[in-house]
Amino acid sequence: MSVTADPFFPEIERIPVLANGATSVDLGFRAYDPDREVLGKRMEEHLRFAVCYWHTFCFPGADVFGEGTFDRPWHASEGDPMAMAHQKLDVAFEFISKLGAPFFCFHDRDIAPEADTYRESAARLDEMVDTAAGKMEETGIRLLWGTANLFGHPRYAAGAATNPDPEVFAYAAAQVRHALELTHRLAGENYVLWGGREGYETLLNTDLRRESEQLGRFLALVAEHKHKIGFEGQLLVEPKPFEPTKHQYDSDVAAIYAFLQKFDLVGEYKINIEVNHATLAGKSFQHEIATAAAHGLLGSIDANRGDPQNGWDTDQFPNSVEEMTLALYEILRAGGLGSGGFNFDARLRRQSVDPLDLFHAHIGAMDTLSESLLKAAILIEEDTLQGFVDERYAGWKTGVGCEILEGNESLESLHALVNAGAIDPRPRSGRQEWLENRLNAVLRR
Ligand code: XLS
Ligand code: NI
Ligand code: NI
Repeated sequence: MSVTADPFFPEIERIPVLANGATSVDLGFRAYDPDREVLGKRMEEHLRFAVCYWHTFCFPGADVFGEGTFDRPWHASEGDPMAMAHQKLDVAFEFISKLGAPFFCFHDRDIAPEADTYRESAARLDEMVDTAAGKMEETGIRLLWGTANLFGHPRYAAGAATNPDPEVFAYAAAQVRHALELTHRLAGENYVLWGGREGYETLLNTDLRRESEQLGRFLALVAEHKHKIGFEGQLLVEPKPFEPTKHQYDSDVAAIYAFLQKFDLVGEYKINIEVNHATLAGKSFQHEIATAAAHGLLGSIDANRGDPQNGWDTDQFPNSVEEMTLALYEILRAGGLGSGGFNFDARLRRQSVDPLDLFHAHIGAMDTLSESLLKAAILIEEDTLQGFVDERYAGWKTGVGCEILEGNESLESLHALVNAGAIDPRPRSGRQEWLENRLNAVLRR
């Protein structure tokens, strides 16, 4: 079956960077300017934006109460699945090029529909990856990360690596081997593992200890294969506390860190932090980034937002400059994302049925992050916060602080100092409100 090569967004040209104060053009970047220098690096290099294939091209606008609302010809129920997959790929590259995002991310099943047998599914995937490789070459669009969908098919209902049935583990391993090799072939810069079903619905039927051993084994096999094939990209685990499962083992950054330590995988994996997953875990996005940075685990970002009124993963496009400034501040202080980037793991609202809404969503998100980058750079350049923090901890650099850290003090020696009156600490202000005012003064500029 042939597919139309007509553009899906005929009225859209490449999205322009608008001149300061421009009002007449609706679709254009007001803050994002890829070539603008920020702290010695181009904006594009700081932010490394990626369009995510699944939400942007596969999501039909359905929810648990209602069917798809978006009119996307490649979702037609009567269509030939491979012809539609090709059409979807055409539209994806048209969209990403017109948007001007340098990267994309995908799951194996996003770009090639699953067939009746594993071999047939793999052949379909190879065919789609061949076509994608050509389009990447043509457009210069790169792969931020690849991944395998180990959660959608019914075989994974009780988990992939953590399934009670070892044959499901084997099936997932086969799928990851293929997806990792394809990511390598497409020069992907990272490979992500999100354990969507690696958790439980009820402890009544779950051997939690065994499942965690299985997951540790799985992650070790992936790392082993990465080295075997010479993939130099970064492996990333993506935390999420629940949804679709009641509890997911990779619940937050701290849980993953403990897990990596237990299974001797520190150094093999970093973390892909998603905003809405952090908030579902009861943490702020800033907290998760700061925690990852503190342990050398900051890998990449899934940029989106939740709705504070709802307790689920709403995956909306980011639009809070305040929330993102705090995140970018942590990222800049940590030295940037390295091979990571900002992947828009976000979807349109079900009522946003106009294809142009896809542009509005991405442009708004890219502008929000760009503005946040500029604000975060000011916080660093003007030393809005750090000087105070350094001074607050200065005691640890000399005298008794230094001796404690170097192991030269004991409970006995410290007791002696306090008992003799040589140590008699006085409370000092943490100056939180003053710092909040300083931050707000920058946000208001
Ligand atoms: C779902 C996850 C998923 C991962 C990739 O909640 O965010 O989209 O990013 O498997
Ligand atoms: Ni995600
Ligand atoms: Ni999510």
